[in-house]
Amino acid sequence: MVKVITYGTFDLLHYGHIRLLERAKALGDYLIVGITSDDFDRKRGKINVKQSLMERIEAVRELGIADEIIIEEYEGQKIDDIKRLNIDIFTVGSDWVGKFDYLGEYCEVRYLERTEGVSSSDIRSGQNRIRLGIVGDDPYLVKFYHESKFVNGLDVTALCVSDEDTEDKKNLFDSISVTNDYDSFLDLVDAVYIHSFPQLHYELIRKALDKKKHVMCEAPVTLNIAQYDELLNAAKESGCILMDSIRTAYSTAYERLLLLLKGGAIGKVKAIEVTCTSLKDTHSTAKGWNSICAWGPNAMLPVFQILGTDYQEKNMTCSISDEDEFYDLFTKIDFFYIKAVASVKVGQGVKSEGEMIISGTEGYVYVPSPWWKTDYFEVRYENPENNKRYFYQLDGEGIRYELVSFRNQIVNNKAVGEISPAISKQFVAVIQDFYDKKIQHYIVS
Ligand code: C2G
Repeated sequence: MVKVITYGTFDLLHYGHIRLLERAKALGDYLIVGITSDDFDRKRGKINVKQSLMERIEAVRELGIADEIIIEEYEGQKIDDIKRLNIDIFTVGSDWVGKFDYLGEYCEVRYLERTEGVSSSDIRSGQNRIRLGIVGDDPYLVKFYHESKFVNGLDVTALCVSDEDTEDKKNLFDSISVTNDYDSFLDLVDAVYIHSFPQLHYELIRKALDKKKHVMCEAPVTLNIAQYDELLNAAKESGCILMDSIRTAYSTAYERLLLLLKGGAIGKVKAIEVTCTSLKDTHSTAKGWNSICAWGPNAMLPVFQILGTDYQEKNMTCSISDEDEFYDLFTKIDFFYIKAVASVKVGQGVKSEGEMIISGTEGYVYVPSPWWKTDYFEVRYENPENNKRYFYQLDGEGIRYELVSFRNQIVNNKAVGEISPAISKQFVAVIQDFYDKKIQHYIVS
């Protein structure tokens, strides 16, 4: 009996896949199909897969071509499978020519002609294409624009900048239209990503929602909770998504860390210490974000996601710039819960170790700097032999994963982002207290 094996994602099963499977079966008597797990696909950069592993397995099974279905979960598994299952022939489409020649050491390798004119990504892109507009002048937006190209079915089509001179931006952003007229910009898009200044967010979001445009906005979404409630309402009434943008929330390592904690990996969480700093040469909100807006939401994110937003008391200590009463060079916030305590330090006028330490009754988590875009963390115990290390690929600092989530929420019309409205509103509440000078301690700058 000639045993054949092939592997694939088989997302949104189409005739290209089916033809491949039929020809693979014809190579022998028994066909095994390895279907990639969601995790493995994400690790190897396939972030747009629409269907779950079970859905993809069922679709292949229903064809009745495969004699056996297995799951491909890790790099190098093909060699294990070929040896374990006594495979005679490995086959895959010609788009992979050369990539699997090394398997020739274990079995025959055959590349079958790929079927032109159809692909899962075309099918995904064709469904509900979203035209995304970007608002802001920050150089970061160039990186954001290039990251957006990894997301099927979402195209950046316009950029709205504040400065008059739009010409120099055109070559940075290929062929998309660049304007400084926000109203006409909104007519060109279905959704916007706002990366301007916090003081401008409310008006920009309000206008976008009034025109039924979905919004992803750098946290904080606004600077006072009355406005936040109004925007949340407006989003619901217009059937639009209003999403906080914090890349950390969409990075795999951070997401897995939260799941481990929820599973009790370190017992009960009793303390969280989070630091985010990056020295800036401007100490005025006129020229940029202050520390509590630039870093506050990111630093408070794990505190509120792990301990909740119902803290008993908050204690804020600030060092304020001599140039601007609303520019904090450094802010430390202590949150006191019934069963835990959290300390957040943020600063653009102070440099510190950007790590996160989560202390528990059975162990602790250490996330090295820069924790907010980490691909690595450790779970440590009293007996170091029990320590565990975790590494998860993080391409593009999490921007592409955040965009996939934004697009999926728009297409499915379900606001299921990683940052709940309660947490988003709490960011705003803390920052509003800063602006209302409800600060318990000041340190001289
Ligand atoms: N395929 C094809 N014609 C297409 C699309 C896909 O012949 N129009 C083939 C691919 O070459 C592959 C199989 O169908 O052999 C499954 O394709 P995908 O689901 O896109 O998965 P892919 O990541 O290409 O799988 O490690 C090997 C990879 O997992 C191959």
